[in-house]
Amino acid sequence: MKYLVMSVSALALFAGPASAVVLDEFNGSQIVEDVAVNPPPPSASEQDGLAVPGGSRDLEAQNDDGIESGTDVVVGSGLLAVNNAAGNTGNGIVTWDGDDDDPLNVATSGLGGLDLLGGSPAGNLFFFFDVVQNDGVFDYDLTVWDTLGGSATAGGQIGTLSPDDSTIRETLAFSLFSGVDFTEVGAIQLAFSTDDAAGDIAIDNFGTQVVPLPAALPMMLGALGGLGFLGWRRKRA
Ligand SMILES: [Ca+2]
Ligand SMILES: [Ca+2]
Ligand SMILES: [Ca+2]
Ligand SMILES: [Ca+2]
Repeated sequence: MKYLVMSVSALALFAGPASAVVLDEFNGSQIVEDVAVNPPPPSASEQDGLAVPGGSRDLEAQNDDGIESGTDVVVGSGLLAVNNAAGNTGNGIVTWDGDDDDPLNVATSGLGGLDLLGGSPAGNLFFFFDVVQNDGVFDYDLTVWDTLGGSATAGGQIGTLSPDDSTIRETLAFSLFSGVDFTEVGAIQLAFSTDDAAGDIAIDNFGTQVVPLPAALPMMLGALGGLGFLGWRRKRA
């Protein structure tokens, strides 16, 4: 009976309406580059008409070294990538701040007061994104602004993934962003930087979820199901 109760609550978490919400699947095609070659893409751009918070995504590339090709930030093939050419380090910045026609500056109320809680307690929620490729050490910072003047930044570090590694899900608890009203979100920014020359990273599916590692849940449910089955067999025998 104890197992049954645990299984039901785990299922409720997994199937709940707020269990995971993808804010940006990184669809569309958008490229920015700092230290441009012929013909130069801009170092920052905004793409409108997207199924993301505020309908628009700002991208910016910041290169540290000034060597040809420098730093690219690319949305394509359903992923966001930050790519540094040989000998280069740099930053890639993605901002969701509505259609402000200004990819270099943050419209801190541009999302108009988005409710990221969806009825869940803030203490249960996490931001997440999936790292699908990384050949350098990248630091990342996530900044959230609310429309009431609050803002906070939290972040982490992502180590190198070997080609054989599976995707890594990075998570950041909402509780790290003290002072931010998550029912009145005005802008969100995710910034990646590396000190490793030629470091490249690719991520997918920036969003929110109610538990830090939902990928563990199906395994747990499977294990619980197995235990329940064993118990049932024993009683019948
Ligand atoms: Ca995608
Ligand atoms: Ca914008
Ligand atoms: Ca625009
Ligand atoms: Ca902007």
